[in-house]
This record gives sequence, C-alpha cells and structure tokens, in this order.
Amino acid sequence: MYKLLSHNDLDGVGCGILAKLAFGKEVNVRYNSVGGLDKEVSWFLDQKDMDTFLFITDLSVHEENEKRLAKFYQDGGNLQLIDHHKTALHFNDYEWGHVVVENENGNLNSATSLLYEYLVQYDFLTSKPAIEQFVELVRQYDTWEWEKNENYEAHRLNSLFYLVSIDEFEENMLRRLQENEHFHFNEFEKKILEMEDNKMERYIQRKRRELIQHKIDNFYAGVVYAEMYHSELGNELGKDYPHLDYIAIVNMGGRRIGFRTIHDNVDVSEIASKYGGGGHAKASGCTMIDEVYKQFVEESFLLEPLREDARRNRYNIKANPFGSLYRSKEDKYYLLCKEESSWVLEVSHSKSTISFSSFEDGEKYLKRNYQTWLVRDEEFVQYLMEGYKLLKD
Ligand SMILES: [Mn+2]
Repeated sequence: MYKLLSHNDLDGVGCGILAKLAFGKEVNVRYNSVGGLDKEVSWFLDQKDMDTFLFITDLSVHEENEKRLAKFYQDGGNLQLIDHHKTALHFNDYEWGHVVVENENGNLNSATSLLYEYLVQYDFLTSKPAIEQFVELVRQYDTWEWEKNENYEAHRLNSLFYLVSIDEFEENMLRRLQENEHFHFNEFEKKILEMEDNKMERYIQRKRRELIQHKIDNFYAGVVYAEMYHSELGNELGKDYPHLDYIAIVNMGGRRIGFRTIHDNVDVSEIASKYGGGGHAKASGCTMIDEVYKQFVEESFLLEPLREDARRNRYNIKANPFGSLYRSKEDKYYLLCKEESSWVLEVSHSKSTISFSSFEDGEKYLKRNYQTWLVRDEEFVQYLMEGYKLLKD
C-alpha cells in the first residue's frame, strides 16, 4: 500500500491526482492545510506501519516529526518527501528527502512537477501529453510563471479547482487524464470560468480601497484583510503600490497571514520564517501567533487605508517632467518635477532642497513618508493656478 499526504491547494492535489493515476486503489491520499500535516504524520508514525510506503508532497514537517521520520526510515520504513519550497531544503540531508526549487533549465519546480518526474523515472507512471500538459499548468500556476507567459489556462485551472470540491475536481481530472490524449476545458467550464474571472476582478477592486500601509521591522508592508484570491490579490496590489516592500494578506477566519512581493530584493520567506512559517521568496505564509497578530492586526487596524492614485488623468500623470502632483492626508501638496537630470520636490508651492535621481525614487519617498496619492486633473489645475497667483503677487 501507498499513502500520500499532500497540501490542500492545486499543487498539492495535483500530486494526489498523479498518485492515483500511478497506484490506483493502492494509494490512500489525504490533503492537509499547512498547519494540519504534522498531526497526520504523527498519527501515521504511531501506527508503526512498515508495509505502507509514505509520500509527503508540497509540505514539510516540524522538527519533532523530522526526527521521527528519520527514525522510521532507519528502522526500515518506506518514505519519500518531495517538495519545492526553499524553506524545506534541509530535508535534502536525508536519503528520503527530495527538495528542488529550480530545475536544470532555470525554471521553478512545483511539487506536482517533481512528483511527476519521480513517478515516470521509477516506471510507476507512463507519460502522455494530457498528463504532461496538466502538470505544466499546475507548475505554471503554482510558481506564478503563467503571468509572465500569459498562460491564462493555468490560472483557469486553479479557478476551477476552487469552484468545485476537492473530491469532484480529483475525479473529474482523473477521468480527463485517463480518457483524453490532450488536456482541455469543456464549453461549460469555459463559461463559468469567465464569470469567475469577472467576480475576482470586482473583489480585487474592492480590496484596493482597503489596503493599509504599516511599517514593520524596516519593511513597508501593505496590510489587507481577505479570505479569497490571495495570490491574485497580492500580485495586483503589489503592482499597484510598488513603493511597498510586500503585501500581507490577513485571513482572520483561518488565523493565517500570507506574504506576497513583486520585488526581487525582498524575500518574504524570511519574513514568514521569523514567525515560524515558510514558503518561497515571493510568496509565503504563517499562522497568526501573538506577535503576528499584534504587529499586523492590532497596530494597523485603526489606521486609514491608502488612497488610490487618480487613474483617468490627462494632465496630472506620473513622470510628467512639468510635474506630477500628490496630496497627503495632512492636505499638503507635493509636486515632483524634473530639473535637468534630477527630480525635485516642491511642497505646497515652496521649493524644497530634496531631489531624486529618478521619478520612481521620488514617488517612493512621497508614498512611504506621507502616504500621498496622485490627485485628479481638476485639483492639479487649481494648484497650478494658485501657484501662478502667488507668483504674480
Ligand atoms: Mn506547491
């Protein structure tokens, strides 16, 4: 017999689907949350079941279970842990650990793609296009490579995953992968996925107005409360507010917090590990322990959300050499304009001595220190007229 303990997201369930394709009724699959795996592993180890081959995919265990698993393996137990998370690399010290973040082509792995390679290599599974395409969609979604490649099918596969129950998704995919030569969505799925896309867009639009800026340990974080679409939300808000180091997505119901960044110089797996969590450089998470609750919830709850930049301006646009006008919550105006090769700052009509080498640096300074937003054209015109009057007097 085989037992597979995996994560309860698309990548984790992708592993379950592959295991069922390979082992059929010989495998017992259980999906777990990040916090729930250790209980399952402890329970399995308590059974002292030396006849069952244990796979752990897309998740890793805490220190105590790590030691117990090592002992289980030493005593002749059958075991394989397969993961792609940076924070799990130390499992490579064991014969039964296989953690690879990046493949030899420089692409990021997912647990599903690693398990697929493993199953094919050991002849448990025969490769075919439909399975390969499915694995690649899961990998691109999980690693977020789909966005760069504009591979919307990958995103849709994840949306479909959340539209139905895990059982239903599993059954549906198993049949599809067994019966078809190539992987595709049917017409009905295409229609509901289109509706789902629209729903998500409206959700993110609402959340944009709820983002709170809060400085935590030398990082500028954007804190938002959300129970759904975490990755999409983190990515969109990160792009909307590039002056923030990362986005913290607070799930009060689940008592968890997710971290996302779009910046290469910020590693959110380090931030999550500080609180006992883990993940990747650009996406990570942890449970809401006391310290996390205090910093991310208590301290930020009463703060006002950031104001959005005006989006439909014709004149007051970003990086306009004649000036881009921002306002702060204290109702001060900041005009960022180009002078020779640098960007200088005018504060409510008086020149300041502060200058920046690029517009982006200037905007970052304004947003980080004064939580400013780009004002609408009407306000911009009024400001310029006021300036003109002052000049005349
Ligand atoms: Mn994964």
